[in-house]
Amino acid sequence: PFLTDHYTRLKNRQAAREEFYRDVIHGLTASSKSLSAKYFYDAEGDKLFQRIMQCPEYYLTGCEQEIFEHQVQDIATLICNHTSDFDLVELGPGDTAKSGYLLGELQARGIDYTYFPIDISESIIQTLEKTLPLKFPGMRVEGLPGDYLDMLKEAKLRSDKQKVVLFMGASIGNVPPQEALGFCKALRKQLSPGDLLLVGFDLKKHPQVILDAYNDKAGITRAFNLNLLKRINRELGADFNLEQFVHYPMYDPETGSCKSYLVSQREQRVHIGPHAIHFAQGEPMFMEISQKYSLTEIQQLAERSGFRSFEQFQDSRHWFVDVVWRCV
Ligand code: AVI
Repeated sequence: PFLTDHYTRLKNRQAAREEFYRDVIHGLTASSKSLSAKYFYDAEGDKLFQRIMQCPEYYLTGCEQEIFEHQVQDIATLICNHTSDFDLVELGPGDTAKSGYLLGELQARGIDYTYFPIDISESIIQTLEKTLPLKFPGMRVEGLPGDYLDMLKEAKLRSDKQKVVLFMGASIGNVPPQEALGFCKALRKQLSPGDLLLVGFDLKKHPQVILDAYNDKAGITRAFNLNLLKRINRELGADFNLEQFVHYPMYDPETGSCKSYLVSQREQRVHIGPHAIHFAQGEPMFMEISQKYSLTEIQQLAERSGFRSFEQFQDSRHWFVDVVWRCV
């Protein structure tokens, strides 16, 4: 079994590398170049994201932390009034710094629930399975490493209790609105009437506040973007010269889309396997979207994807909202 396991892991790693290669080549040979932000999070990217969350300009984490710290009792009461027998599922739990308030509060109320954290990163899941039972003795934790929707299906198979799903951190903003709608519809398909979904959204606000959050003075967000080029060099044997690309974030207050680009400083060629990718001077590579929403847009998203708004929790500055939706 050990060898089979080892072999499966190697094969998975190989398949993941091939997919990474295919996505990178696809993005860089298109007429408008782009890379997928989902590849930001290698070990170094994880560390840089942790540092971003501590940047004074990056308000998102602090806002959602404030919501959970100060309103966790209201959130727990809302859930418990709605259903007494449920499982808690979290998509992308990270270190549970924020959801931990809710885990603790539900436990303190004597609610008997299973916590299913779902993440693509096996190491995150392993860490949570080890640390959470120490922090919350007696808590049942069943980590599910893999794709959000596949693993949600798995959680449904493992237990037929109602589901309360958490999708926090404004990660829903990391896809364009149309894709967010598709994702919410797909989520809804995996859930049953009466299930709850708590989603974190970053709200539209003064454009400068938003732009600064993605352009911190210490240059961590810049390093976070450039780290993907480093990763492509290391894992796919490319020869990006990091000094030849500048980080350029922009925010459009009308559409609410905050986009990050890396812009080629000069005409150059970058080699990846048999490909020589040509960059003109000033040519942008689209890296990431962080969509900002208005409350009306969030409401529309709920309705269009088969949910009904149930309640919402905002921070004191009204910069961030955690909405609770009910499946109809
Ligand atoms: C994970 N996600 C919600 C972050 C965001 O704000 O879009 C990722 C990030 N990118 C740059 N800074 C933070």
